[in-house]
Amino acid sequence: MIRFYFHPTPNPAKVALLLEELGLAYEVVPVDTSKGEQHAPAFRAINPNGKVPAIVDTEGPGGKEARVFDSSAILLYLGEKTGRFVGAPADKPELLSWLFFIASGVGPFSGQAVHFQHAAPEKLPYAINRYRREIERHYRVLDRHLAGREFIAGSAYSIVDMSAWGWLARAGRVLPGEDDALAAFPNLKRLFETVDARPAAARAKAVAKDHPFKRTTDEETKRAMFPSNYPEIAM
Ligand SMILES: N[C@@H](CCC(=O)N[C@@H](CS)C(=O)NCC(=O)O)C(=O)O
Repeated sequence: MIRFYFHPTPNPAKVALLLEELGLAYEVVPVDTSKGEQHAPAFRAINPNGKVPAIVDTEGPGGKEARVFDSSAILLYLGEKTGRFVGAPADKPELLSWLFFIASGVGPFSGQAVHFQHAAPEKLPYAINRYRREIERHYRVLDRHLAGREFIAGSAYSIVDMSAWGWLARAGRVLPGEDDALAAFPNLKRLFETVDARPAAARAKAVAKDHPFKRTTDEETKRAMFPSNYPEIAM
């Protein structure tokens, strides 16, 4: 059994998609990051970084319970554990390269682009320009790579495509102002639509749909999500 620590945001969405593709039994544990539940000691024992997603595999290596945190680590762990969606051995160099490209580039730059355009207390043109331009550059790199290719690594759908899907689903928030934020990246748009049309993607999007996650951004939320703005909060 997998315990899946979840909030309806891009990084947990990737793991929801893989769990649904695998058909593994899992239990969703909602972590309401807007209420600060990511900082609770019980959750910090599972992810010391205080972010979602995280999982606990009650049947980890040697039959022992194991925690895994960070979406890319979880994708690799579950992919390798089940031997599914990780491509052929010959695909591994490409699979790892693109997985880390998304983990260290697309993900963080998307997060900062969203933060500076939607959440920051001041609109800082320098920051907004830097993160928008970096995202456009990352999209272009991936778009060019996908020309003439159906999937990102090897010839089959894999955890890398799932990883890209998580943040591409928020392209409209990452690059607001465009009618279709992916229109300038036709290969990337095609990949997104292919993954998004999968039945598992629909099920992933429905995970914890009925949970009453907090939707407002008040002082409690700002302190929980952006503690670096509050010098008195020990981080
Ligand atoms: N590198 C991490 C990033 C995780 C992350 O930033 N998660 C966000 C949700 S998408 C979160 O927990 N935000 C709450 C917070 O920062 O306090 C991963 O890929 O899992």
